[in-house]
Amino acid sequence: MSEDDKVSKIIELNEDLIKTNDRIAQQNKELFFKYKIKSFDIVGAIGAGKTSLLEEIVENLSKNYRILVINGDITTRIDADRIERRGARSIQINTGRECALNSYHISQVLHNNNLSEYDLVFIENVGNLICPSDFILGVNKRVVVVSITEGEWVIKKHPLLFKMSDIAIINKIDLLDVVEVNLEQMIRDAMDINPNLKIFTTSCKTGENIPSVIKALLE
Ligand SMILES: Nc1nc2c(ncn2[C@@H]2O[C@H](COP(=O)(O)OP(=O)(O)OP(=O)(O)O)[C@@H](O)[C@H]2O)c(=O)[nH]1
Ligand SMILES: [Mg+2]
Repeated sequence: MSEDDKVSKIIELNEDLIKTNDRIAQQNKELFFKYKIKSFDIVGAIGAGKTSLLEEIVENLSKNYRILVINGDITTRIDADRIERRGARSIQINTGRECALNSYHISQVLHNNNLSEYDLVFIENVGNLICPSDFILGVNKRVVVVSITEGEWVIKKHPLLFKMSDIAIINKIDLLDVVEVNLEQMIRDAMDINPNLKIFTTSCKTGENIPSVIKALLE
């Protein structure tokens, strides 16, 4: 096989993988619909505050909603334990060498749990601003989380996830005085990439704007 043939074989395999992922995502979507579950895929950079945000959400909503959180990570169940301490059931998926959750991971959870026990399912994807963009999971809303400590250009440099999300969160605004970023510019960058995005600037430390995020999730 020539080098060109090998490259086109790899491209073909990737396309098959994405098609299969899309097909299983559609099945996940149908299951969420059948059980009247609102579902969310939380994507974003390593350490941007995905689990911290989920801790706040669970704390706020667990009195009125039955919540399942699926935490994706390369290894450990640190995030799942953090969520369970706030009062929601959490399932950790360790992806090993894979840098994103895929729809098959989620379908395994959906088929092995009693979905009539839940109103809301939150999926924390593996911390990564690139890999999750190819792998939709079949959820209602995708939420992308970045923080100001990743630098002013983080949004501009990773347009794809912002294009494919419904809500964008720029977190850690309590650190604005020490991390001198142009927040207005970050918001403009996100709007330029996807004018339909709902954009929130938040702090999981002070709780600033978290209630508005929760309202937007449930709309
Ligand atoms: N100052 C400040 N720190 C925050 C905020 N949100 C999260 N952190 C801190 O940032 C660190 C990472 O937060 P996590 O919530 O674990 O981030 P994550 O996106 O879940 O990280 P991974 O799952 O490892 O990708 C922790 O030390 C948090 O306490 C915030 O709004 N302000
Ligand atoms: Mg986390």
